[in-house]
Amino acid sequence: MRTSVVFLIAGLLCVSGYWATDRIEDGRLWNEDHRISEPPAPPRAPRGIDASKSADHGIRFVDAAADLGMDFTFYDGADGNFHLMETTGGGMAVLDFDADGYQDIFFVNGSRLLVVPADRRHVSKLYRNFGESGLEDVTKLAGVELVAFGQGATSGDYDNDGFPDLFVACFGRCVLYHNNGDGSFSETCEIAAVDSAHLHTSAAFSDLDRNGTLDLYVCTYAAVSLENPRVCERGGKRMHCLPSVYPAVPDLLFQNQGDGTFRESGRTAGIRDENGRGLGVAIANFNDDDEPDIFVANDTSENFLFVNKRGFHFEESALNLGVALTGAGSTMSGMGVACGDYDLNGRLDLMVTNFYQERSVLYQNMGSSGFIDSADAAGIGVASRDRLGFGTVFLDANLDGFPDLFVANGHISDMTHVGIPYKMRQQFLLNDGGKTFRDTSDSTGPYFHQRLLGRGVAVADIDNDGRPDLVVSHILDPAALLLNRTPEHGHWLGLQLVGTQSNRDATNAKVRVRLNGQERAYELIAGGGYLSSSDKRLLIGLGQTATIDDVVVHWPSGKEQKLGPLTTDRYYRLLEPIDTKTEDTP
Ligand SMILES: [Ca+2]
Ligand SMILES: [Ca+2]
Ligand SMILES: [Ca+2]
Ligand SMILES: [Ca+2]
Repeated sequence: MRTSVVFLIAGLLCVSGYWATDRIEDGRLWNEDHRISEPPAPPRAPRGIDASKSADHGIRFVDAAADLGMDFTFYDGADGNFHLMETTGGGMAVLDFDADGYQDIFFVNGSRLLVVPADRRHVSKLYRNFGESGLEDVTKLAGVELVAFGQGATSGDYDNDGFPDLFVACFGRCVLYHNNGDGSFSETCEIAAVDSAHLHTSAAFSDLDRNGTLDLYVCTYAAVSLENPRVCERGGKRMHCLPSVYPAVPDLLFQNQGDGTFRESGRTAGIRDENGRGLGVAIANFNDDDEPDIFVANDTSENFLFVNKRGFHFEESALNLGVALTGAGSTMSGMGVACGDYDLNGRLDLMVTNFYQERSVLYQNMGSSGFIDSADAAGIGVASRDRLGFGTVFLDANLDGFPDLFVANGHISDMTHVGIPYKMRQQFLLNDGGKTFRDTSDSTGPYFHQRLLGRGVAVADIDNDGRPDLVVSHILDPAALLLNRTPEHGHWLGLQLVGTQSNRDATNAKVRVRLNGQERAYELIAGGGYLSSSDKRLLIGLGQTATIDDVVVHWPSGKEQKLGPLTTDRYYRLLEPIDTKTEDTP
């Protein structure tokens, strides 16, 4: 046992036995030496809305990409040979790479399929967020101009130096960028070489052995031959084949060795994956212990839930726990994964998108009895049947406390000649009191009337006003930056957790919030969305409640920290208490 003593940290504010900084807006940054721009303006005061009136939703999103200086378009490399990876699209990682309190955005791009390094027309892009003065393309300056057939991106501070690093999953070789802390990144060679014919998709960082460093899960979809492309036909027209014609490839699990290197050890860790075409991943505590588990959405075969048995060992339990198949008992075309507690029962649920006319699945977490598919009961079935869904995320857009859903849609093949829609409308699904979702896309903003090939999506509070915004990548159409302009919304609390003994990102930390005598549970999940990673600050919608009785943070190290009461409508940065050097004596 260790004796836990809280240290005083210069510059941080001590309030009744816990440590919290002033809000990020006050510019109290983790490392003042690296502050580059002025801190953001304070957020506008919310009026507070009644959760029971969420039917009068009034939710608005405005695509501000062009106005703010963002001009990224994902290129699919289509060359007439109908390669599989022309259909999967790309994602993005949201990260505050310069630690100035504003979330920045890294977009993954495709390329010509036979990659020509000198062809720099289609490269990944990094946008630095300057707040009200908009975004600036700093790709070259930051050294992340990647020419590769990219798919997914995820961010995590794998070496705990305070600066978020970046992993890019590609067709073939993947790339790990180390953040140098001076605005630039260096490509590291510390991720094991991967097969050049394998299509890697979503990835997520989480400290799976809870030793304080982030490990990395990488979904691998299939082996794809560029030399012998598979082409199928429908209605007399050549088109992409269904994924089942491509050989599945096991996903990869990299264990952080603590010295800046990783070792792939999926097989020995129990990642039994012979027939999974992994597209989406979410890592969270699904079963009430403190160990993060791994959910993988597979295309055309059973999903996986790798339950963490400690010691970097996992047991695949999807069938037992009810998340392998749809409620009707069939496999699905699992694409994106949203992870959140939509019914506020304190347990994390999973929304998984699916193929056209196959409806998405909403796995409701019932605790020890596992999950049930509540898509039809919750209105998700009807809303998703005539769409082909990819990225999906939970976000509480009106901050009433109930997580709403965004879904990116678009078909993989142009089959308009047989009456099947190709480009599709994206969807906003309003959570009505934790029971059902309602498609309110018609009145949520002009973006939701466009037809697009939606793919990767991430949630981030881009303007730090407490209202969660969205970043969406589309194939061959400009990416959207959907600022949340919902006029009437609830109060909110933002927490940026900084681990000291835990991983620095505090990934998979759990937070309990008590308000009006009621307790709610949250977790900083890893992964989710599709090919993307979101804002790592925990943003909690509070409805009409303007003060919080207390907050208990359960850090991944096992430490508990209590705060409160707290005033709302602001971000707090919270540092994990540091133990003294008192160690066990033998
Ligand atoms: Ca930033
Ligand atoms: Ca780092
Ligand atoms: Ca809501
Ligand atoms: Ca916002």
